[in-house]
Amino acid sequence: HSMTGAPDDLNTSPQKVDCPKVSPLLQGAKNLSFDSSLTLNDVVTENEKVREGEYEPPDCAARQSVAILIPFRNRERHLVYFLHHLHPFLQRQQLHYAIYVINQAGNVTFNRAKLLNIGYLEALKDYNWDCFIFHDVDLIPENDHNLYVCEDQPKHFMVARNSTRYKLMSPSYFGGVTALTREQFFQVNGFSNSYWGWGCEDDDLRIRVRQHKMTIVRPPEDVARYTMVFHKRDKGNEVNKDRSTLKGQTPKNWRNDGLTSCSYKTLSLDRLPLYSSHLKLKNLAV
Ligand code: UDH
Repeated sequence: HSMTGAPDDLNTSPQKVDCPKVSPLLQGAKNLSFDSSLTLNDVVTENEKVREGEYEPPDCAARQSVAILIPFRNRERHLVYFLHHLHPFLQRQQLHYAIYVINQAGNVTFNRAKLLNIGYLEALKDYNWDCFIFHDVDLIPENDHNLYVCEDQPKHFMVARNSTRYKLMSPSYFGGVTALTREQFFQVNGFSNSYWGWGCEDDDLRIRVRQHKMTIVRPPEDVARYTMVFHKRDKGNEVNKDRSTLKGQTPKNWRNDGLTSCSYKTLSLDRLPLYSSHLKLKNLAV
């Protein structure tokens, strides 16, 4: 499976058997703790088996290969907590996975959806991932029975979170943490690139999904529980006042606004121990 590597030598490494349907390593519900003295170096030390953000189970063949994509700017503390919790969580699920942090360069208004499109396009240069998980950096899953794999329909993971008293706020909500297969995301032409600032880029993806006659599936409420690390609204991610207008145009625009029109420039690509980081310049016209 290695992204970088040479093929296994068939004479010396026998084929691994499939990992079991239910991983024996799962631990169930956890009370999460967030230690403000934890450093990124501490988390590197905790995760010596992770190489450049990538891991695969040593003893069995993972059932899916999953790319975790994080839209990012100026949330270093959240990222430390995320990596500290997510690496062991994903390893207990016996997944082959890699974490990608897609970092928006400069001070122009944040564009979460476009960063996620870029993450998809960039991650596919490494490996032909089966499944893409679009993940806010401040949301930490509490229960490892919430399996980070794709289904035959697009999936919404963040059903219940502490900040909304562990209730789904709206049946149409499709934000926070979602997953589409490589093929599903390709079919809907990814996210729109046009949502600058906060709001409705996740609704836009839901409209695309519905337009393609796909339905959204969710894990049970008692499993799909998240702790949101508290934060205030970020500078540079103000509410987008055009968001409702844009959403109204999705049924006619999706074909021309998405993966097929995602222009960007990679300023750097760092292979760090716990993630690959792509730093992007994003103020290019769509
Ligand atoms: N993000 C960044 N940097 C930013 C903005 C957003 O990394 O400057 C990423 C990050 O992964 C974040 C995600 O984009 O988790 C979504 O952005 P968000 O957390 O701002 O969105 P959310 O809807 O919060 O969670 C909106 C503001 C909440 C204000 C609450 C005041 N009561």
